[in-house]
Amino acid sequence: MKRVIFFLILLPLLAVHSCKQPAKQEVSAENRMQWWTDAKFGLFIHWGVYAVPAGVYKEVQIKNIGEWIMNRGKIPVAEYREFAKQFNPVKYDPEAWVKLAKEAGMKYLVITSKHHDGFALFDSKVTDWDVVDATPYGKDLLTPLAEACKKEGIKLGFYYSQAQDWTHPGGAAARRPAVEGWANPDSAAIDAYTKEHRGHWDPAQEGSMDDYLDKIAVPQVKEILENYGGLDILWWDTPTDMNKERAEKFLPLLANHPNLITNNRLGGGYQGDTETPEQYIPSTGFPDRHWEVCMTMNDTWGFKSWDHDWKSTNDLILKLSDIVSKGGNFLLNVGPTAEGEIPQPSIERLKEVGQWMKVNGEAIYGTQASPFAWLPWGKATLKGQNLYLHVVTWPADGKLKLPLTNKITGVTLLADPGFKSEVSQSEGYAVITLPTQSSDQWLPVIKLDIEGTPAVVSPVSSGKPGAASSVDASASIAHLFDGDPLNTWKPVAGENKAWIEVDLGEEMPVANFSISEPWKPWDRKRQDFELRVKDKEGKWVTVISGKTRGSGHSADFEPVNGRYFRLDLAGPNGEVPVVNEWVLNRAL
Ligand code: JFZ
Repeated sequence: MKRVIFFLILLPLLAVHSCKQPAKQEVSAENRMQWWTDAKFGLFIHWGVYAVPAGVYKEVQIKNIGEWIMNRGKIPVAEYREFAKQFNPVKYDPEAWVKLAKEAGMKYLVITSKHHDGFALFDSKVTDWDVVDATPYGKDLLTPLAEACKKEGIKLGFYYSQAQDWTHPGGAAARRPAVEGWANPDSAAIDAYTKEHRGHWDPAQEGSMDDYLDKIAVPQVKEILENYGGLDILWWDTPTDMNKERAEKFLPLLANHPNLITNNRLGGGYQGDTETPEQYIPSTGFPDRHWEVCMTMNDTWGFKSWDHDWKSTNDLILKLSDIVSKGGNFLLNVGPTAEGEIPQPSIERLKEVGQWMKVNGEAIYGTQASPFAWLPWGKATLKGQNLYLHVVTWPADGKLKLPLTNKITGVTLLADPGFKSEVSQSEGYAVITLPTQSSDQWLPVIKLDIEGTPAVVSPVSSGKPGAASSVDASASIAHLFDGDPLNTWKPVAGENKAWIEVDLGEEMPVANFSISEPWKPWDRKRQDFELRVKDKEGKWVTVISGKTRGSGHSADFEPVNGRYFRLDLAGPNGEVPVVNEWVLNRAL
């Protein structure tokens, strides 16, 4: 009976959410994402009680990401709750945080309203495990942040750990071997317990997950969706033990927020609006999806007092450029202290990235992905008649080669408007004459005005004839070279090891190869590959070998002259290998 009522009431709502009936203030699916795809750059904020132990428990430095210290330290619930009594962020200045994000060139921020430890940074009516009831600070931390975002025109997102909750009975807990956190003397006993108790390490965590979802998670998601002036983004995380029924408990809440952007981490097969590759940049992006790389500035999301492994500003700028050149967004993290301060190394880097964005932001905001499959010296972004060249490796000979045939009517160095350059065009590529030295402290960007839409010289493998050890009936060799990253080649079933070959038609200097793969980061699918070229004696000579991430792979190598190239593959986990697109790029 309950199920019939469920379908009678919720089916129409689901339809609204899934097939986007235009509600009065709802904007079209694509426009709904427009601000997000134009924004490109956001601030991730991991903040909570875990900033009190800050990576140390029982005077031991607990390994792994700081916000997992309760799980990695196997800290009993009652003991962890005591840390909240020391969480008193008197130096918290939400205006300053929002202004810092803005100064960095960021257009939105996403803060952890509740992370896996179950502690809510907001005033929740369904628990006393929140900042108002469990800490000396006693005030909601998200209201002033939401107000500051509205005042500064920064879009607001809340991260919410819908499945994992290590404090409220029944909340899920991803099982992690005790020793991975520290040399816990009780590791064996704890591991035995977590094995039998769905990852829980404390009897206080036992309970029904559905009760936890119904009594804590769903009501709290309602609170964060309705009590903060309307969210722009809801960022789910780790769908541990989630399934379709459990995911559907949250959908009715979303139906009232048609413009809300959600990610792919709710679980139960719900993909949301965005893919979320974590701590790495996908080699070939996600051709069919909006995607956002989330990354730490050091090696932890939540504050750890002893993690000083900070990425350099230049590295962060190169990552932003790489991600945006592939059509993605960059969500860069800070982990504030329990006093409410963003660590100084993070502030310095955000300010410096902001200096680069002040000069080069037009090469980032509102751009499309690079029209080039590969460039040996860097990346590119496109906006209308402007092509932006992100010159990672400044040409020592001052000659920047570009596989483009359009007429170039203007060349500007964004960092030096007085910069003058010659452009010449010869068989299939343009040469832009540059000073032999770049005067830019960070990544220099050259702006080209071009006539017409970019006419790019295709990769040397494009449309070339291929061969394979075998081809499954549902696939085709031609799919490898047709420029469509969504159709597939795979061998016949059971053939875990296979090879594909391409005939370039003539000897060519090749300096990069890439393959598109069909899987997502969660799928944990990795393929072994070996690229070989046929030498003058007809022998196959190895060029490069390695393991992919399963969501695309690209590799540069010293130019190799050859006509016939072969890729030997071993599929993931004993399965057949699958490749959607195989590209060989000519040395320039
Ligand atoms: C999750 C959280 O567990 C972590 O604490 C942090 O909030 C991060 C942003 O997200 O960590 C993950 C999630 C996904 C993967 C790995 C770590 N994954 O897909 O491999």
